[in-house]
Amino acid sequence: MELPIENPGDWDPGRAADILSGLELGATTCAVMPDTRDLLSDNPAVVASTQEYIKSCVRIAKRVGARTVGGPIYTPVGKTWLMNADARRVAVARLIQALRPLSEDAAENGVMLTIEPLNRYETSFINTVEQAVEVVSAVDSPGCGVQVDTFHMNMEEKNLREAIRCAGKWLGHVQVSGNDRGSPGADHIPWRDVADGLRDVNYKGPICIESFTSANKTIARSASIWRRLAPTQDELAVDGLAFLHNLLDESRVDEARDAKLEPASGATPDRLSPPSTEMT
Ligand SMILES: [Mn+2]
Repeated sequence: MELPIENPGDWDPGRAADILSGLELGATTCAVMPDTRDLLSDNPAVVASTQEYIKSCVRIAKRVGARTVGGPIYTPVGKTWLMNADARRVAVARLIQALRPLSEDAAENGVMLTIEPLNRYETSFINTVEQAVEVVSAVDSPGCGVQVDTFHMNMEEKNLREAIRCAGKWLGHVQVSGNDRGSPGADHIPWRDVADGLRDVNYKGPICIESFTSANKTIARSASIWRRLAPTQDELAVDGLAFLHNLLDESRVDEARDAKLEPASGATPDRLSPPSTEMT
């Protein structure tokens, strides 16, 4: 279950941890970036208060048992501007500098900040996995990784499998939704490519469906949610989860089949268990 931290104090992480554990659910968290939070700001006070916010998110994540704080934690969602190559270099350097102490702090708390590329309409700064990797590989800390989101990748990447491979060892968190932000599977994302990419990089972390409801006006406006995406939010979750289980089980079967062809790679009997779905 992904828990957004709009403002620290909005919800009680201890109580959330209890509820989740009663439901046998794990947690991930995401930061929320309104106009007031910006690690690229010229104003050192804004950078400092954004850093304090992210540190608070790390503590909340730790308390609720989450290993990641994800999102576009570099600049406000919806902020776009023109930048030449020099200005971009300055901004990238500034972000790396701001992220270094934050990543150290996150790592000390067993948490990873995951930098999420957004589509071009929501930011002009980090649109592709490659751009995120440029920053994350320079920070080079176990407390800093890359987050991918199929909704944004569908708009910005030439090939989803290659994009996930580009994140490679830096991949720390995965969000999925249909190309319309609806249920994964009821849409035209090339899901086999996504599953193949995750398998290629041996990703074992959480995969969260990220959709939105128009009920929360702030989020509806920032994510451009103007209409209902499924009959109910519960149906979206149930259908999406069933689809993902099938998709990833099939991918595991493919992995086992590939491993069988290469005896050296050490497939376990578990991985060779019969498929629950028909292989294609
Ligand atoms: Mn996302």
